[in-house]
Parts: sequence; structure tokens; C-alpha cells
Amino acid sequence: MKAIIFGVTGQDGSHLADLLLEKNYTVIGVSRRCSVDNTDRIKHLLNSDGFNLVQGDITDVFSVMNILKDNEDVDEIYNLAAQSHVKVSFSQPALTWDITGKGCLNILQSIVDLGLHSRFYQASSSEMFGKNFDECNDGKYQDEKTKFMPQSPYAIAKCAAHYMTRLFREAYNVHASAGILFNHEGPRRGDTFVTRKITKWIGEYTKWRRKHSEYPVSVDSDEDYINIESWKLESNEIKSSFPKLRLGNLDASRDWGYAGDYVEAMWLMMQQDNPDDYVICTGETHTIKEFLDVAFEHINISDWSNYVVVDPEFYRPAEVEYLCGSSNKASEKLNWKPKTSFIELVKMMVDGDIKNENI
Ligand code: NDP
Ligand code: GDR
Repeated sequence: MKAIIFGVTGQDGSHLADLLLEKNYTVIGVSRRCSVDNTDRIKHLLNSDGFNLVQGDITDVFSVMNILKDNEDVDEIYNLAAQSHVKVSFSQPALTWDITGKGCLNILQSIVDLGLHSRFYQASSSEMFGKNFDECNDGKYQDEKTKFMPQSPYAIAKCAAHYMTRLFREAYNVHASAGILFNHEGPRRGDTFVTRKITKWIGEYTKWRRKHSEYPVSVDSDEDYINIESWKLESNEIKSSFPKLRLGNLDASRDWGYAGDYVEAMWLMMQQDNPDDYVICTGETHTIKEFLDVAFEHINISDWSNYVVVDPEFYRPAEVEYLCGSSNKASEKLNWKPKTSFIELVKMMVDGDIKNENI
């Protein structure tokens, strides 16, 4: 079997490449040209048998066409490429549209124009639900039937790509599926997303604290820094303060799972006789505050409030306050279930950042 992964250098692309190589696929990973190396997450794969890295950009339809033409025998095409940061999409909406929205069309149209018989996967997102949810006795949830009410340029671009995927399935008979994935994280998560931002800070703070473990620290609520009591320092080389963790809205709720579990669901969708859309999630929701509770507790800090500064700079012009999915369809039809609990996920990420084993 042969697969192309657009977005192979990202969190999910790297996990998916690992999974497909384990299954003896030939994997063509598409990476865009960067002025610096962007292959950190796939370093371990670069010399593997069966893995080939090619350059390409999904905003350039010629580039997409050429990659597909060179690989007309490809069985599965995964579109994981995106400008995937919701807050960035407010300051760079047109770029987000070109990559996250139109990029998907470039791939789908190329599949049709070249007459390929490959299966296609689109990385859709729970952000498409935005403000909306349904209600049942167990509470509020989103599933495949929940109406989209997107709250950001990113989510709107994802809706466009999602509808395009459905259209190509119906109009041109492309085996095109969309996974509506809720937030999924792990040690490979980009460090500007809230979970990894928190665990990376904890990793760096822990190392700083260990270096100066013989000195007490003061953590005052009205300061921006955590300070080592400087009169006790023996050397001027020792850094005597550490910046507090600056975050935005701590009350939003997210349904957080582990990326390694979620790429299995992508692969399972591609193995179905019929293409379809599936929600992939854990069914549990937690606030950012709850994430902080577990993460700080793991380094024996029971009250994190003085370690964190709420900074309006990290607020968004419009917020998605509540996401909690129901993945009954994936469980019934794909036999998929998440394996990693919320607490295991948080601890895995904190440990990864403390040990610097984040790849
Ligand atoms: P990342 O941001 O980690 O990865 C995005 C990938 O897209 C990177 O490889 C990036 O390359 C690549 N990319 C960006 N622009 C282009 C372009 N113009 N041409 C080609 N490649 C490009 O995202 P994740 O791995 O977390 O997510 C994968 C997909 O799933 C994304 O589409 C995301 O929107 C979606 N998604 C993610 C969820 C999550 O919780 N992680 C939940 C739901 C959906 P580079 O490394 O050079 O930046
Ligand atoms: P999200 O993830 O927007 O859900 O999109 P992110 O981790 O960026 O934000 C989650 C929530 O945390 C709040 N928040 C902060 N967020 C960031 N990034 N930085 C902060 O300092 C901060 N403080 C509080 C946010 O306001 C938000 O409520 C992710 C991406 O992976 C998308 O590509 C994907 O589609 C969705 O998940 C599902």
C-alpha cells in the first residue's frame, strides 16, 4: 500500500507516518519549503525504508498536481496540512483560507482531473461546531448531526473544506472521508497550543528549580516573575528569576485526547468500503483550569494560581467555550475507542517536557 501525507511534518502527520510505516506502507510525506529545518518530528523516519520526503505546498495547485502525477498508484491521500492555529487565523485570515480551505480543494480537484482512484482523508475539526451543541440527559455534546456555527476564520475555512469533501464524494464518487477530530495533543504538540505551552513551561521551570534547589523561591501574586531570594545566591551567573506562565481564557472547555490514538481512527476511516464523516473524541471535557490542576499537581504544586498570569493578549476576538464530543458512530462502525485518559495524557506531556523527550 502507498500513502501520501500532506502535513507530514506536523504533530498528526508524524504520528500517522509512524503508524503507516508500521503497517508496511510506502509513505510519501509532503513538506513545504522552509528557510530552516522543519523535520524535527520526523527525524527518526528520514532514513527509513519506505519513507520518502518530497517538497510541495498545498496552496500551489501545480505543486499538488505534480506530486499526484508522480504517484498515480497511490492508495490513500491524507490531507493534514493546515494553518492550524485558531488565534493566528484572526490575524492571518487570507493565508488561513488559502491553506486550510482552498488547499483541500486543490487536492480534491487534482484527484478528479488526474482520474485517480485513491481514497482521500480530510482533517476536519470540532472547531466547526463553534458555539453550537446538542443536549441530552447526559449533558451537552456535539456529534455528526450537530449544526456547524464556526467562530473563527480557521473554523470557516475548515467548514469549506469539509463541505468540499462531501461534495466530491457525492458529485464525483471520490472515496473521500472527513474525520471531525476534537482536540488531540501529546508530546509532539506545537508549543503555542495551550496544553503544550503549559507543559513546556513546567518542564523549563522544573529544570530551573532543580538547578537552584537549595534556595527558597518566592511566588508573589502581584509579580510577573518567580524569584529566588537573591541575598542567598553565591554567584551572579545564577538566574535569579523565572517568568510566570502567561495564558488567556482559562474557562474554556475542551475534549482532549491523545494524537497517537486519533491517527488510528484516520486510518480506519480509509479502510471502510464506503466513505463517510466521523466524530473522533473522548466524550470527556475539561477546562484549561483542570488541565493546570493535573499538570501542576504532577510536579507537586497544589495551587498554581500564583504561577500563572492571565494576559488579555492571549484572548481571542471570538471564543469557542465548550466542546465535548460523542463518538458513538466511530465506536460502532470503526470499532474505534480512545485508549489514553485525560490524566495519562497530561502526565505524559509533563514528563516529556521535563525529560526533553518531546519528539
Ligand atoms: P500542525 O499545525 O502540527 O501541522 C500542520 C501541518 O501542515 C504541518 O506539517 C505544516 O508544515 C503543514 N502545512 C502548513 N501549511 C502548509 C502548506 N501551505 N503546504 C503544505 N503543508 C503545509 O497540525 P496538527 O498536526 O495538530 O493537525 C493536523 C490537521 O488536523 C490540521 O489540518 C489541523 O487543522 C487538523 N486538526 C487538528 C486537531 C488537533 O487537535 N491537533 C483537531 C482537529 C483538526 P510546517 O511543519 O512546515 O509548518
Ligand atoms: P484550539 O486549541 O483553539 O482548541 O484549536 P488551543 O490549544 O490553541 O486553545 C484551546 C483553548 O485554550 C485557550 N487558551 C489558550 N490558547 C492558546 N493557544 N494559548 C494560550 O495562551 C491560551 N490561554 C487560554 C484558548 O482560548 C482556547 O479556548 C486546536 C487546534 O489544534 C485546531 O487546529 C483544531 O482544529 C482544534 O484544536 C480542534
